[in-house]
Amino acid sequence: MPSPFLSIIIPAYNEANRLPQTLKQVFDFLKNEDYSAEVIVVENGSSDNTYEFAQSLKSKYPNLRVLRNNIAGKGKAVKRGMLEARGEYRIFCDADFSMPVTEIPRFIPPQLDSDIAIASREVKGAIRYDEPEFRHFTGRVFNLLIRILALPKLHDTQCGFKGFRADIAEDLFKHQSIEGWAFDVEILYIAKLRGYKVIELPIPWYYNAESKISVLRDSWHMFIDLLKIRKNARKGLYNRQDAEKSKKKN
Ligand SMILES: Nc1nc2c(ncn2[C@@H]2O[C@H](COP(=O)(O)OP(=O)(O)O)[C@@H](O)[C@H]2O)c(=O)[nH]1
Ligand SMILES: [Mg+2]
Repeated sequence: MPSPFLSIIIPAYNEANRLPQTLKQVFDFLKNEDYSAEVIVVENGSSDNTYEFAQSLKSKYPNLRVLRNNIAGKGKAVKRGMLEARGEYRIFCDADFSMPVTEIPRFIPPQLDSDIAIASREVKGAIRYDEPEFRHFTGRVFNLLIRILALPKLHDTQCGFKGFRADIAEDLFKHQSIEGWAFDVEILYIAKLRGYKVIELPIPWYYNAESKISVLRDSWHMFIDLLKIRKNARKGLYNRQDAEKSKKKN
């Protein structure tokens, strides 16, 4: 099968409820686009029947692929999807599609004007609908930490929609080690080390009350992971593997 132009990667954890509507929206949208696309659902660690259910939709949607891992973690799922994708451009998207599908063309050529495009709820032009103040506040505190420790220039690293050209996706995700929620920071940190251009695209964003994040438990893990990213960088773990290999040979 020739490579599709676009791969849409959807990490899915206990998403049997939200997935049918999401996949319908995505495939209805793609039907009217003039490029080829594949959609990859990556399930891991669910206690519901997300995987079986997604599998059963393959007959309805021939361009749907479904992957499964045993151990949970959004980072782990996105990494697998990104590295197994075949598209020339690869976008990962949350299963609740809190951003309208009609925003997708902004993440790919001809509209894309960057190496990497990330959806942002914080730059001028973005609109947040229905988000409780507390959730927004915790997100802002975490962003402050991210800016101090890793990415001073980015205002929203945690929105669940990010697009990459294939070669850049492979370079970045191959070096990813964080398996939980902070993986976005790691990917963008490696991108910064490489000098890739990242653009924050303002989006309309609809808060969805059903969330897999537990603010108390996950904030702590994310903080530990932020420190891990800095440690990994110091140890040279993000250096290009090919460059490292050739250094060793000489
Ligand atoms: N495969 C997989 N996906 C996950 C895991 N944890 C979260 N996700 C997915 O990550 C996305 C974001 O989750 P969501 O609950 O919408 O987070 P929120 O919008 O930040 O509250 C959804 O598509 C989830 O199904 C996980 O352990 N494995
Ligand atoms: Mg969500």
